[in-house]
Amino acid sequence: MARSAVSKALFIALSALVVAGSVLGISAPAQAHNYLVSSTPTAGSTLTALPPQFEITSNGPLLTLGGSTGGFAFEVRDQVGNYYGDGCVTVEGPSMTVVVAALGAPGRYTVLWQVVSADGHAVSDAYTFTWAPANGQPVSEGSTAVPNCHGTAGGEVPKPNATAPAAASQKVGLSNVLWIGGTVLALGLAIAITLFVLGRRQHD
Ligand SMILES: [Cu+2]
Repeated sequence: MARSAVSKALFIALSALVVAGSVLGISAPAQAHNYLVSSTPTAGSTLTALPPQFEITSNGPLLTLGGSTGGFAFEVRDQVGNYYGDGCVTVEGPSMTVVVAALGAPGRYTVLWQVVSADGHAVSDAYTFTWAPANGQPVSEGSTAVPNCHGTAGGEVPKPNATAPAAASQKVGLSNVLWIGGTVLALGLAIAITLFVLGRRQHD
């Protein structure tokens, strides 16, 4: 093949790749979900006094469509499984806060939280802290019912378990496979179009 023919073929191949890519709607994998940046209390910490509010802060804006906090939840549970707080959350920018007026007996507590990412998908996780109250801290017996802010907030957060991370990584794996597969398909299509065009030109 002459040099100009080669460069022409290369140009056609690249053009075909761009066209095939846009036709098949190929784009990079979607933006990742919000993730935890900081919390009050922090994971693994020991509290001797109640903070004015508990807080979950993520890396980006959270989604409250029409001001709804229905997909949000913040649960504080003791070792027995009792809940503390009413589950009424305030969402502002990247943060969700909740006031917990009292905790129960000293010991390990679990925070289970769920927020709604900017793309509308819920993200949830859990962590523990230790409650070692100083004298005079308010005490509550907690509740056996899931706090849902009188029916206006999210209710029970899915418990993190062994299958959850696996499912998440499988999902990521599948979307990568689709993306790579789409790219390979586009490349194949580009080569096929190039060969077809070159073949026609040689027949002319
Ligand atoms: Cu999402």
